[in-house]
Order: sequence, then C-alpha cells, then structure tokens
Amino acid sequence: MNLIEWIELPSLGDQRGSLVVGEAGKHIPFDIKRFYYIFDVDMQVPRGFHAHKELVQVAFCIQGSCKMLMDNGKEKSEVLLNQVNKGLLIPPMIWHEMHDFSKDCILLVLASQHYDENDYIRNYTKFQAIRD
Ligand code: T46
Repeated sequence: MNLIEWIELPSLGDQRGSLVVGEAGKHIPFDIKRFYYIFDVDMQVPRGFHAHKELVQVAFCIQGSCKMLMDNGKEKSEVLLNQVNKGLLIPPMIWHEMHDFSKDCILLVLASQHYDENDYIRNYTKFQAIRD
C-alpha cells in the first residue's frame, strides 16, 4: 500500500455555490462510525504524534490548510491538505503528525470506529518496535 493515498470526492457545484459529497462504502472505504473536526487551532502547536492500531480515517481540510507527516516506520512523507474535496487516507499503523495550520484551518476527520484511547500508540519507540 502506498504511504500517501488520496480520496477524491465529487464536486457538484453550480451557479448557486459548491457542494461536495461522500458516501460510505462508495467514496469512503469504510462505514463511518465517528467524525470530528479540528479548528480554532494554535498555529504554532503541532498535533497528532501517534498511530492507531486498527482505526482507519480520512482527513479533509474543508477550510484553510495544514500539513500532515505520514510515517510507516521506514518511510516518511509530508503532504499539504488544502483541497475541500481531497481527503488523505490514514490507515492503521501509520504514525502521523499535523502542523503548519493556517489560522482558518478546519480539519474534518471521518473515522471507522468510535473513540478508543486503547487504539492509540502515542510512543514512537513502541510504534517502531511493533512495525518491525
Ligand atoms: C487522529 C488525528 C488526525 C475524544 O474524546 N474523542 C475523539 O473522538 C477524539 C478525536 C478526541 N478525543 C479527546 C482525546 C483528547 O483528550 O480529545 C482530546 C484531543 O485529542 P488528541 O490529542 O488525540 O487530538 P489530535 O489532534 O492530536 O489527534 C486527533 C485524533 O485524536 C486522532 O485520532 O488521528 O486527530
């Protein structure tokens, strides 16, 4: 699997304005059990710094921009999220860090599972040991 995989949603705008649509199972590769959004960010403070054991997520920057560092333990890649209809797939066991938020950034994240702190790996050394 590629470290960076984008999910592009149909943009159905017309003269009245823009509309982006996503359907679970069709565009989003899982049943969405939870969503959350990050906004009103402190631009100087990075977030994330963890991997998930089983959770699958897709992150859309629906306003402004931010960067996401993706790390599978062997390879790292940093991408810019700045398109409302282009989401970044965050598979399990990918260490991820978000930074360089624009002031107006709204990051919408769709998640395959309910919140479970036990699914987080927040220690990078432990993450690497599990990946090896
Ligand atoms: C992720 C990245 C992209 C909850 O109680 N329920 C929730 O659904 C979420 C997402 C968070 N929380 C609590 C846990 C913490 O006490 O909200 C607090 C902030 O969460 P956290 O520090 O994990 O936030 P980020 O921005 O570092 O990470 C979040 C997600 O937690 C994480 O799953 O992949 O965004």
